[in-house]
Amino acid sequence: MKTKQVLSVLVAAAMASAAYAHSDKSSAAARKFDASQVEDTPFGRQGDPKQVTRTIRVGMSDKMRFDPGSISVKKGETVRFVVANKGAVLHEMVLGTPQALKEHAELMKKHPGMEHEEPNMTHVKPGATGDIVWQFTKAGEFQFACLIPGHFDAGMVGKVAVK
Ligand SMILES: [Cu+2]
Repeated sequence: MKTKQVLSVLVAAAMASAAYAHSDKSSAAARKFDASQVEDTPFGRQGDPKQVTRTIRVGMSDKMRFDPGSISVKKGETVRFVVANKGAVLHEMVLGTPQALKEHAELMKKHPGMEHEEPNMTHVKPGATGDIVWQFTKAGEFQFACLIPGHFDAGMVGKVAVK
């Protein structure tokens, strides 16, 4: 193959993988759990899938609501959220402190195409299901929200009480 051909193949491959990364961000299960990479946050940390003691199903709809909109967990508990998008548009579930989520929502408004993928969030295409495995290591009142521009302001926010 000539150099130019090789380059175009590489570029095409890079573009394909970028598109893949963009469109298939829905599954936390696809992310590998690496204990050495886990970072503590004020609302807990990425959970080890092997330590999951409870599965909580959450539905997201185009009415800009989560169902249930309020969840209670025990401190120390590792939860798998299985998040189903029952709407016709992209939704996401992002765990955080009320303050951090509000700031993040503002940032998303300024940069609508902003791509991010962290253990505390899952982006779910219409009809698809995503998941988050999270260990709630600290007691307190936290939230989960959809930060897609417009959704947060429309009230797409739920509560997590950790006791
Ligand atoms: Cu949404």
